[in-house]
Amino acid sequence: MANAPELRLTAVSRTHAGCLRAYNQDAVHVGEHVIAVADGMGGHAHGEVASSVAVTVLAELDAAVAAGEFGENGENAEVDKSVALDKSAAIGAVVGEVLRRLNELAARDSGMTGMGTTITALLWDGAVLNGVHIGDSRAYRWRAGHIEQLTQDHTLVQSLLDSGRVTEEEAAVHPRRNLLVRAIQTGGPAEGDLFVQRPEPGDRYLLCSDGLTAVLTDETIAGVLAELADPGQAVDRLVDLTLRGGAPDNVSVVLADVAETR
Ligand SMILES: [Mn+2]
Repeated sequence: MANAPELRLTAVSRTHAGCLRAYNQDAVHVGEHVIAVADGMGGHAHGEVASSVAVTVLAELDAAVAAGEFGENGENAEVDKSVALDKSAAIGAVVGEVLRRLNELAARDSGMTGMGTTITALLWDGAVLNGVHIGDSRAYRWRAGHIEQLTQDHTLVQSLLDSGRVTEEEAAVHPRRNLLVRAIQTGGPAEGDLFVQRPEPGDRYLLCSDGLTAVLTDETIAGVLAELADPGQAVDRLVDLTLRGGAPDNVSVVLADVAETR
């Protein structure tokens, strides 16, 4: 353990309504321990409600971690192991809590029935990133010039691709390519994928809504991350390139850089 470098995570974000949408139904959270994107859906302003509920729950988790409510190595700081919660369970539990709150809102106002949100989030504890993902937002890791998508899109076209029923080219223009097969939506089940990353100095973690990846290829994204070391400049360039590409959807980017502490 003595040899493990102490790492810090520095994150920035940018979100934009895009060129065609009147509202921005995406939401982002950039905190000390938690970073996230949420892409809301639902008629009128309800997508904004759903994604803001998501980032509220994530901000509460961020504050709980900062307050020391979670111990090291998956053990709660409290002595009582019966209430022990590790950080992976804690970030995973966000999905159920967001669903519970959306259902509560819809029970009070039927106009909110059907609203929903994606979540792609990372919880940083100083050594490990615990991730949760549901929907078609994405997490990427850029390491030493190579970009890797860490999440699977929960979309109809991704399942058609996985089963070999469409090609990449067909998927890109599929009429129902925006259809989600999993999201946090009122009345439905919601189960997130959990993933874990052990970062190395120099790693860049990118979270984004589908408004980015609908316009920019992985290669373009990787090129920007390679070219612009300043994280603020990198997120600005990513959003600007998306806007130049027409930005039919809301676009959100969170970029977290991993470095050794000095
Ligand atoms: Mn979107």
